Amino acid sequence: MSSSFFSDVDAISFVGRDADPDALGFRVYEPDRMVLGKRMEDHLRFSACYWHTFCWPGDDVFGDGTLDRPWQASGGDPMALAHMKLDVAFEFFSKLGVPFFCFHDRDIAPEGDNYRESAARLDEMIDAAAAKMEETDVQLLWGTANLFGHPRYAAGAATNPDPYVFAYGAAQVKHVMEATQRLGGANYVLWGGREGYETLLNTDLRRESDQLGRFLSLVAEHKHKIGFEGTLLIEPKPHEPTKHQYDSDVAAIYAFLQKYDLTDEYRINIEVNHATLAGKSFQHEIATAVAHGILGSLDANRGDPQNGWDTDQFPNSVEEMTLALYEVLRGGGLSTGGFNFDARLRRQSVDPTDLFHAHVGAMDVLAESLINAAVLIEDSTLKGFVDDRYKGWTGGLGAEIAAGKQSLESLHALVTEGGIEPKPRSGGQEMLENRVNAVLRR
Ligand code: XLS
Ligand code: NI
Ligand code: NI
Repeated sequence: MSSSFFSDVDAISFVGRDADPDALGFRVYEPDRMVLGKRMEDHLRFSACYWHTFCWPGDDVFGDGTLDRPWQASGGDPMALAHMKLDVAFEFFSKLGVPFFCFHDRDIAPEGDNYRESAARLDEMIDAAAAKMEETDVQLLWGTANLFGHPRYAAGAATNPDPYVFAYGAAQVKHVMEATQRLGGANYVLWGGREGYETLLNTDLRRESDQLGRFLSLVAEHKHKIGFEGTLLIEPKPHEPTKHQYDSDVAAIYAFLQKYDLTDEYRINIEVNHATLAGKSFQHEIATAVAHGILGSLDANRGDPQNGWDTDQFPNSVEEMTLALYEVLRGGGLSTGGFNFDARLRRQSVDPTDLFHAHVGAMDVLAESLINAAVLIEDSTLKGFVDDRYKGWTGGLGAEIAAGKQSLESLHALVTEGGIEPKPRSGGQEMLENRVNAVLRR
């Protein structure tokens, strides 16, 4: 069966910057355009997500769903509805022209009455997804298990006080990682949605940390056992749904991976709105992951500066994304990762075409940001400034300190006997910001 839910929309094509403002098409994104010697599509590796796009009916805590989602009608046969949803999803992915998609097990197949039924339903839907992928050439960026939606996970999965809940989560991850492998997924993601606490009054924080360490070790062991070639990714978020989540930001995860000897097994999936919830910028989180050699993939979206929660809006700031892509390019680019739109429409965006406007606009923002970041890399003003700023560390005294060839005593002698009084130097911030703006307004 082939869907025509989006019958008003043809495959999206490149229309260029001067196209009619109403035309639905890419102004900037051209998959084959070369940027720094690589195709735009291969730099950005766009992915659409199953959950916000096909599983969210537009409800919020104050009101009902607003969106027309016939596959979510109540009372129907859940598997027939799941197949309808799959058809519509692949119609969307292929018309949009994204090379990848991402899913949670429960997005693609409804939970059954027990573990066996849920697993059988997932297997049926994975077979159907494999056929759709073959037909449309859309690939899987990552799969993941939903270990946060069902009430059994209210107190976490790996960090649950009940080891049988840990076991249930482990069983689910085993199955979904194998499904991801079957579909040729490039990565497998673990987002610790409820791996945290609501109150320390009922929480053994140290024990829960060890439980999570054990869980992630089991996942890595299984990956090697089955020969899954994708990358394992952890997605940080500081809170929401829980008050505190253990995987709060990139630096916290890096420390955690070191403690449990897992730095070679995991990389990070950084989401814009999670970084800002943690009080960090997306650029900072990417730079931190690059510095530790653990940049994996990116969930593209944005928050709202006036809201303190995960609004998951589509990215629309060329400035924010230019700075992010500058860090990605400096770090050598995304290897198995990509830009997944972990983003949701606003509740009033009720037309089927709104889904296209949202993704097309976001893809153009990232394409434009990629071009800008490449200009910043090529013109090397920023790099030149930074290299010059740290040149004292590439030889002489700096190199000796870095190599452990100096002590407090020897440095004390150097300063007192040499009469050393260093002079402050300009950090050049405004000048560098002007340089970035000149590129943005070219
Ligand atoms: C929720 C997360 C989630 C992960 C996958 O805030 O972003 O969507 O990306 O479980
Ligand atoms: Ni995400
Ligand atoms: Ni999120």
